Amino acid sequence: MRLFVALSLPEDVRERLDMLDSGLPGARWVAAENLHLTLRFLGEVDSAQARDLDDTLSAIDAPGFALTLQGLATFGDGAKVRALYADVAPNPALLHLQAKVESAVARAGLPLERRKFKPHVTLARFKGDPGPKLGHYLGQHGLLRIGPFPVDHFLLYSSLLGAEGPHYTEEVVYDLERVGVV
Ligand code: 2AM
Repeated sequence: MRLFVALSLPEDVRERLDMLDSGLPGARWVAAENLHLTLRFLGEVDSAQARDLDDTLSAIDAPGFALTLQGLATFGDGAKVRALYADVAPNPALLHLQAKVESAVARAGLPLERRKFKPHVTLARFKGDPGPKLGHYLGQHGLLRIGPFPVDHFLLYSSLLGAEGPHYTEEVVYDLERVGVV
């Protein structure tokens, strides 16, 4: 199965992000129910590895925290823009959790990620060059700020790729320690 570890987003946060989905030619918008913050993409994992991963993820002991989405940005630019994302306000607790997820992945014997973690919520991917509208769009929505909202769990998702786009299933929910954050 194709797996990834991510934070889900509260429904009201997803609804607010979903309202941003117009005015960009060439954009393929992520469906509201699919909006999430990836902590670690794993790709194809066999069932024995998935069980090992579930064991090591279950052993993670990390505090809950508050998350704020702040600003919009793109991966790639100009004609090479690949994705539009909501950025995340600096968040040491999120980085701490992601580092724990990374070592859980290593303990499960899965390959390490070489790329540095860049927290983001992908809003759209591009199948064509949005041209000058992208600058206008970022000017219009760039001051986006949503939150802080509480994060008290993370999840293991499976992903099925279909013609209509991916379908994500919540496989396991892992609770974080309760602390009075928001
Ligand atoms: P993205 O939002 O930046 O595209 C499920 O596919 C999640 O895993 C997506 O949020 C995606 O991040 C992330 N991901 C990271 N590396 C990936 C890869 N090589 N292929 C597909 N998804 C990847």
